[in-house]
Amino acid sequence: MTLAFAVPFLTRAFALTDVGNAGVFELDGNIVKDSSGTFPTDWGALFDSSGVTQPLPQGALDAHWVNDGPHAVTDLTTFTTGSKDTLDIANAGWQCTPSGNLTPKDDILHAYSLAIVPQSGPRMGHLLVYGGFERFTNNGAGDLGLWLLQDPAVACSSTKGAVSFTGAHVVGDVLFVGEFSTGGTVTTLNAFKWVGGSSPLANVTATGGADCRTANITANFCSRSNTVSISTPWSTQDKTSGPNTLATAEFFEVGIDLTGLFGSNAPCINRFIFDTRTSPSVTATLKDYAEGELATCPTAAISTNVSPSPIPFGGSATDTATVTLTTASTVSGTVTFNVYGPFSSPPTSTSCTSTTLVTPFSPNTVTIGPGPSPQSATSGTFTPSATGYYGWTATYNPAGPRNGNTVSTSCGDANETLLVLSIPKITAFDFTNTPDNSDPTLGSGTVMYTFKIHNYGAAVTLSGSLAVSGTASVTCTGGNTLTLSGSLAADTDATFSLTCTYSGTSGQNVSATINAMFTDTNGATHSVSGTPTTYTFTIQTI
Ligand SMILES: [Ca+2]
Ligand SMILES: [Ca+2]
Ligand SMILES: [Ca+2]
Repeated sequence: MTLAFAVPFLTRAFALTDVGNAGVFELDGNIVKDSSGTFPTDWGALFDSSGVTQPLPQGALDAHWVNDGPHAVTDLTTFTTGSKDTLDIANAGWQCTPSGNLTPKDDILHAYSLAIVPQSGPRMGHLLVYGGFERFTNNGAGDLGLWLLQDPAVACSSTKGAVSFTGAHVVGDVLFVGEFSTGGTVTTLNAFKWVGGSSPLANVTATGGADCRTANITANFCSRSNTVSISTPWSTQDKTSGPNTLATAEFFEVGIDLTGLFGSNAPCINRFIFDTRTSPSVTATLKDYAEGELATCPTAAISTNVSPSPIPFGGSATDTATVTLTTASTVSGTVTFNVYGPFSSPPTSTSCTSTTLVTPFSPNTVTIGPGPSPQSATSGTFTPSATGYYGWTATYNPAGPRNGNTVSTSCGDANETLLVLSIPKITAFDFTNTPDNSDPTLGSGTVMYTFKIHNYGAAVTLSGSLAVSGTASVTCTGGNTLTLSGSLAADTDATFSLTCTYSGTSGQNVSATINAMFTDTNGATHSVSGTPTTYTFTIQTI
């Protein structure tokens, strides 16, 4: 005989405590962090008692806390009655006005936001956004909207009369509209995206849930309100409770998996707006709002350094680009280096053109990252074929918007100039003193200076001088200054000499100094290297 057991198949084993059980946030209907360890976190761990954002846990991109109270103070951020979800923000579609008489159940006290990419768990790598707000009383269902906006310029505040919002909708802006009961159960929550046109709001049909306690584990959004009285870590005053206490259904929080809803092309959010309204409809009359920052995509900055510079002709250099992101995000993509030149003087902002682009080296594209910000990438090795100044530019091409935006250095930027020098060098400088070459102590004699310049690089034109002077009387053949001139071909020597007679008494001296310059084929003039460049002797008679 066989005994068969019927095993119940559980379609929903337990209430979700995070959207999709991501495990990074407590969607538990309260504000304090109840768990131990870093995750799951909660609002009370992200902000201090003044609302200042604390160091964010791993994977978190951004978090902000907004004060929109207290109730007794005139609220400068409430919607005019004409403002609608279905209107564009621009062209006076949305307007704000001050209100000292908000309906208590519609008055938002604080609002907060968090964007995070879990580093492990079932939603690993997904872009998750959380939002929460507090309201003044619970005498009536809570009807709310949450806009996730891409335009960072969206803002409005008025101390008197209707004022139009700055900023505008961008296709892909996301709207959530919902309602929670006086008992703290979220009864409806729907997602829309801004598509523009005559029917500007489109339903987002991907799976979602209203209350996380009853949402499916596959839900890409769910929310909670508080079913019991809860405390706040910051100063809050509702209508009926003691300080820093919220009565049932005065708190709402939501978790959203933007990657689950929109795939890897989730919009780059820059602002969040919680609002209260007359119903969970996109045509509802809008009441209070609280707006703040929430950056889900970082802004990239790039800095570069060409090294080494200057280099001798025949040498090589590389450029290193460092990409830094404004949030703790992953740098990933490529960096494209371009070299322009050669120029006779340091390049300026207008020097880098298609005709000065050095090919085939340019464009030189290398991989950067993936890795946590900042990351660096070094160009291929550039070996110039001519002397002169070269200007580099570098462009970061992110793999996706979550890796930052495309950003470039500008032509003529600091640390982006490479100088390639010919290297004429003083290789010999000496003098002979006659009659006694080894004893320059006679009161008079003849001195002959000789020196040699060798050109290790491309052809140059020499200039400058050898100048002889002194406190002793000194006269040189052809004058006391020997002017250097003439071209010096690659890998050749130029030899110069000057003969002088001198006479003087003890303590007087004779001095010779080389001041040699060269001009390269690009017209740039530099000093000839090499030492010594000066010889001085002192007369010591007995
Ligand atoms: Ca919570
Ligand atoms: Ca909690
Ligand atoms: Ca407000």
